[in-house]
Amino acid sequence: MYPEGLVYVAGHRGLVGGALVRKLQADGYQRLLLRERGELDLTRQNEVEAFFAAERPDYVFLAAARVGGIHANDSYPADFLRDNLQIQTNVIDAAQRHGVRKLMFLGSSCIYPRLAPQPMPEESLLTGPLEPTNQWYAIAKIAGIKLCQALRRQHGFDAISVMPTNLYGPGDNFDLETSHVLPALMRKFHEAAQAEAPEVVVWGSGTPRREFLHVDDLADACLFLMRHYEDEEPINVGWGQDATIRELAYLMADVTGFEGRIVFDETKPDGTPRKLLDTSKLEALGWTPRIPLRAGIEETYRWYLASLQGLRD
Ligand code: GFB
Repeated sequence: MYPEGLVYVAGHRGLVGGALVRKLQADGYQRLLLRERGELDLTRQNEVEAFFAAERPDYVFLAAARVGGIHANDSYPADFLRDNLQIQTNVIDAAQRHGVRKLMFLGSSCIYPRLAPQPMPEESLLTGPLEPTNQWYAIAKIAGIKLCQALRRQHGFDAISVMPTNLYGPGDNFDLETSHVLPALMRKFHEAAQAEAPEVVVWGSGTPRREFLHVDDLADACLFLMRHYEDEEPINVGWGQDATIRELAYLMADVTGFEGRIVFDETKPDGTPRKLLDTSKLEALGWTPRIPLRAGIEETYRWYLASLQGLRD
């Protein structure tokens, strides 16, 4: 297996890639291949080709992607579709042709139909229409899954696809325009608590349900699956329970010490009504997550406060 090989983590500056690097290093992996965006632009086929030809990694975690929350997905459909198609096609194709022994492609739970049965099994892929706000991203990710499947069938390439639920943790994006809900609410409630503001505005009705997984749990699952999973079907990684956005908002108010009012702005989109993954396939292999939501949010909040302190120093 891969302890002895050269491991390339694509997207190591992101939430998922950063957690993968921490986990690989904690597990004693010495031979990590990492490239900054300025050194290697994964949307450029010639650069990716030259990189794989020169470095010849043995194992690849493909965590590089253009990602964002509901507003970013809805506002920049062309960027989400084109950039993700380019990045994943360049990397997966070059990996197969340059002798990579195994590749993991990371997708997202938004690949499943908007009204898929809950919890959503892997088999619900392509059984119904997608959520309109993130269909561009979802179509790109579905194409990535299909490319992995096709290369396995046509060339015997060991490419697996992992579908995480909504993620959070240290290293997340806290920009209010482009972030996901959890870091957005952490920042909003923190700033309101500090300013003793009377209210915090939360987008949408508060009724959508989302499942949140700490990114360190995801990284642990990814290393487990790199060792133990070898199939063309995608495999889900989730926490197993979901919460409403309203519940998340009250939890965040509690963690940050905000005591004012919480207001729901129903002019903002709700997106998918519910997204809970069926993780029975992963559980049957013997992996379960460990970090409960409140503990994970508290830890991420400590990281966020430290990063703000770092900016001030
Ligand atoms: O996390 P989020 O942006 O994306 O939003 P999705 C989840 C829910 O939280 C939506 C609500 O119902 C939002 O309206 N929400 C409330 C907020 N307040 C806020 C806020 O301040 N910021 C944000 N961002 N949301 C994304 C997809 O969907 O999930 C991606 O667009 C990807 O493609 C990702 O699949 C995991 O969960 O709706």
